[in-house]
Amino acid sequence: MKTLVEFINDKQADFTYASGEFSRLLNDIGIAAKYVHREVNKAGLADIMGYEGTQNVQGEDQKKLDVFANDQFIKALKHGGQCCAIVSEENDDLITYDNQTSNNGKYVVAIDPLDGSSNIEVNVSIGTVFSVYRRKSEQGGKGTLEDVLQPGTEIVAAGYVIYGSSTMLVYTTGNGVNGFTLDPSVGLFLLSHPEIKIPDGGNIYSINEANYIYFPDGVKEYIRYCQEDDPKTLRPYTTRYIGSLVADFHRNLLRGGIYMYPGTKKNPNGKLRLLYECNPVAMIAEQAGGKATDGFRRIMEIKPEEMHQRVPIFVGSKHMVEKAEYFMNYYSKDFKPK
Ligand code: AHM
Ligand code: MG
Repeated sequence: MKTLVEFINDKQADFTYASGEFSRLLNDIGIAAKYVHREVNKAGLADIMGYEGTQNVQGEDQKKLDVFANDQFIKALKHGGQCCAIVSEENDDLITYDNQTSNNGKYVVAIDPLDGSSNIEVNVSIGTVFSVYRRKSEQGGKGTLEDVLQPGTEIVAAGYVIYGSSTMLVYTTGNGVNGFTLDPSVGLFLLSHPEIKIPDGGNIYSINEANYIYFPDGVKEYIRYCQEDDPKTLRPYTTRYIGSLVADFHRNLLRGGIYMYPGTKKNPNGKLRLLYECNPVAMIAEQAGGKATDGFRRIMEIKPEEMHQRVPIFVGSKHMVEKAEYFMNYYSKDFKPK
């Protein structure tokens, strides 16, 4: 079976900017993911091993898992030297490096190192989400804000890692989507889901319905549509909501479904962040044949104005997202960004 490293190396030639550097960067992300996998899998032992701020039996300082994951990815990307700047959900400011090798790097990375981390202590799947861009600024200097504030259409690679009943890495470089499952006994990601395609239609809708009263009418009407009785179109659909973006998205990608985190009157931009949550899943959905919009606009075409910008999202099976968009346009024009 093909390993992630073999696959990345084989695909290098297909990639427009074919260079060993880009392959190394992807491999570094895969390596950091394995360390995170190891820690996530012993999270249940936290009581025994100590929480952040305490010391474990070996006298080492303990860290919260999301801090640990953040450190691992930053370290791996620094060590590789291909990446000159990182936007992370864990850091308010842009992360740049003081070493010349990193400043010569061609790429910037936007990452949520451990999304859904409130789920860790209850043993629910969590994930890492990332996207990679080519820098805009001159090589040789530090990465800049301009390098990371690029629309999703400029992404050269996007992916996620799901730490679930098994750990999987799913990624795209704009040439389809492939999934790799970690064999923990040998520490290798193996190609288990080649050329993933999302079904055009589906019967799963995923949304935090407790926010119903705050939703725009377009979302309320779409939910009503999902719950109507029409066996010909598989309705009523079924609800599945874990509250962990990667896990909810991954299930819908494989089975067919829609994930929604809409804006509300109180939070018109929803909750999820454009750069390191919405854009990567949007690119994967599109590359698998699905769609991602904010109800009106293609997510990937939104030009970011700030690093931690939030955006409403409707992502998944093409026909389902189009239907949700139809309801938004019909009932919630007032939510359309001016
Ligand atoms: P986080 O970045 O603070 O972990 O929050 C992101 C998570 C997503 O994984 C998930 O889809 C969403 O928040 C769930 O939010 P809610 O609890 O409001 O439904
Ligand atoms: Mg997050």
